Amino acid sequence: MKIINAKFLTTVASQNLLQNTKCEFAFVGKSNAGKSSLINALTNSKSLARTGKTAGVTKNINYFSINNGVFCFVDLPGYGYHTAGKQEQNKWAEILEYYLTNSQNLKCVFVLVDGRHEPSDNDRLMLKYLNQFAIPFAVVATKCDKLKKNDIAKNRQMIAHGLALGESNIIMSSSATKLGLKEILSVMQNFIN
Ligand SMILES: Nc1nc2c(ncn2[C@@H]2O[C@H](COP(=O)(O)OP(=O)(O)O)[C@@H](O)[C@H]2O)c(=O)[nH]1
Ligand SMILES: [Mg+2]
Repeated sequence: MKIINAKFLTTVASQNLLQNTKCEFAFVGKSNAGKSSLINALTNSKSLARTGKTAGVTKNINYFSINNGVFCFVDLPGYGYHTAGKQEQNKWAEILEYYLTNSQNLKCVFVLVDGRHEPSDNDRLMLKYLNQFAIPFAVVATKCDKLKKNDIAKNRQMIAHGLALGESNIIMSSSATKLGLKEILSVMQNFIN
């Protein structure tokens, strides 16, 4: 599958989810995991999704229309930093749960984790939600350009183990070198009629 065009659609608060999309792929993960960069890399654009170091906690849901609306990318709020307060965390969980249970056309969630580090409790909580709601997912380990060759296999094992998944569920990726992007697109292809 090829992405031939991509367009920012809209930003909504959780209560106003788009209803008329054909097929949605959502991206979640800790702030700074590389969601915006991955969306940009997949769509071959520099600034479709904003990237930055000062992401903080986003409360909104961003929709991008891909290939003239054949499918959409949905950028979900990041988990926030551990310094975020309880109230902030609850708000995040609320928005996420609302999206996961109310988006009619969600096909698969890509859970981004930093390929250099052990997965966090929030990553495990995310997978728990997805299992609970029986939503298909794939784990994308980002920033693998920062890893030595030998560490790519090692960290894949570490992340799979930390999430209690098989290694085949982990896509090692880099938005910088485009590692793993074909794999991500081929997962998406399986959900598009
Ligand atoms: N080296 C490297 N840095 C990355 C990669 N993806 C994201 N980053 C950097 O990580 C930071 C956070 O990325 P961003 O896409 O904004 O994360 P988001 O908060 O999950 O949307 C930025 O400084 C990016 O340039 C990658 O594949 N390789
Ligand atoms: Mg972002």
